[in-house]
Amino acid sequence: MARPALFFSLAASATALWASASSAPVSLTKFVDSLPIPKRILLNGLKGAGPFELTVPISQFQAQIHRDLPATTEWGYDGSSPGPTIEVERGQTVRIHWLNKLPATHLFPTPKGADAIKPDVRAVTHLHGAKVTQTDITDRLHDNDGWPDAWTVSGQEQIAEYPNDQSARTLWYHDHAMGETGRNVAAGLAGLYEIHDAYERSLNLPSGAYEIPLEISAKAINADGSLSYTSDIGNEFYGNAIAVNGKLWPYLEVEPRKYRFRIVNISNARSYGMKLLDTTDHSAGPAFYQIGSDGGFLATPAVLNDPTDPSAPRLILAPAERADVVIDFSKYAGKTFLLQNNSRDIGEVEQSLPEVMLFKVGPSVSAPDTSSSPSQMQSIQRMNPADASVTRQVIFDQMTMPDGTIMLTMNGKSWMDPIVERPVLGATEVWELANTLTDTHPFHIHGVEFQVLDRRLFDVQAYLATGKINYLAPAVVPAQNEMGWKDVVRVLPQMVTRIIMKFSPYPGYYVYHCHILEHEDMDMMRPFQIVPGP
Ligand SMILES: [Cu+2]
Repeated sequence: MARPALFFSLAASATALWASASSAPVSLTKFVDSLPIPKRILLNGLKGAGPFELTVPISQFQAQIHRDLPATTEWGYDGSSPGPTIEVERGQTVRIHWLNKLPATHLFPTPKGADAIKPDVRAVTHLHGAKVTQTDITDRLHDNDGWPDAWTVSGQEQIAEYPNDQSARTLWYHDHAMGETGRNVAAGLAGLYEIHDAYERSLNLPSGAYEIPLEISAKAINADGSLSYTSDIGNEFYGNAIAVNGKLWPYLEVEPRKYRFRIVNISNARSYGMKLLDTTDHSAGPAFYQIGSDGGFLATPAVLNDPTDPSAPRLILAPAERADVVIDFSKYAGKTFLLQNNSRDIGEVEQSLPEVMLFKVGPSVSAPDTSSSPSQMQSIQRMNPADASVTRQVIFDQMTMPDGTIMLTMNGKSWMDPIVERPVLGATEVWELANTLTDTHPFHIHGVEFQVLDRRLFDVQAYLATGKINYLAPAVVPAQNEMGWKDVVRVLPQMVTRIIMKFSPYPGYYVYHCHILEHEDMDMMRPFQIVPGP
């Protein structure tokens, strides 16, 4: 039985499901602040396997997010939003004390429909993409994955141990408290986490000052500089402004050479379709060589935004997706490029915010560029559906309740319903993610990584009438930059998206959910358990 507290009223807003929760447009001069680089915590500089202890306070503070705004009150980790980039070496065990020092009152009003029984301010941190054990979901002192109901209140800490036994990749940490994730992340609770290894170093990629994170978030800014958030549970939060690394519409001065960018969509609901445009003549800027995605390096770079190919794909990132990208500015000294977002082209329904940030290419390099842009990386063994012992379906659907309210569901179940999926440790399974709705839902699963097999159009009306999936077209293989290891996949409307994954190496309790945070908060999230083998 679903909880009435998490319903939202269609009567209050006839298009509530798809409505933008934007504030009024803000009139701010763009590209006046330089891109900040979040503080780095270099645990990989420590010798040995650990465990290394780190305390990260979660608190409220003020920050200058635009030159012409008064200081903005926000939430963050270790005094900043985004929080510090935590860097570790593969195999180095890290134990983080996520110390809740948040105030008693939330930064944003309690949304209509929120669960009034729980404390209004509660937090729990999840390291997105990390493989951790999670065998006791009631013990916040051993809450490695950040169980959504195992939140802390001010003065308490969550202790999470990360074995980091994963190849080099970009992870990110963010709040995951059930019913609160959207509001807490919109307040600023997100940050990057990088695993490094010897293979990554052997690639001789641009590094140091030439390896830059771009954490893209949508914010709703009021004229006085304060932040706001959607007032109804269920309204996707699109905001009215774009921040990169916490600054609104920043610029970055680059040298005419190669750079490595770790681009992460930390937005609640907004997807981006990005390319570079010359600000003078609107010609296409340098190509993106995407060398990695959610789960580390691709086998070969995907060339996006190739200026010589008008049909070249742009970089699409749904919430929580990551792209590791090399951009070579060496032929573009003196030029300025806009990182342009054309999300409408990728089926987004919200009001588009077409500008993200600027890259200003300087006249010369400060030292010769000796870094590499690899044409090939380690091969990735494609998983075979014939090796799957179980095939499951996850139906993305909505339910109209007797009182007329609508709830988004997976398999018609809510967060509180008992666990259904109990894959056996070590088993390989195919999951068919069938979207009966009219918008894209980015699916994320904890504890494992997967490969995307294909997407295939199906007859939604026939499915709703009979419960059977009839395909209407041949399966479509994923794009090249979706051929690596993933932990988020765009589940497109009217399509079945098939993924394959091996449930290892740890048993425990985990969750899968839509990564539109307002959907996750209103029950597009389910628990599952990886059970030890017989
Ligand atoms: Cu969704």
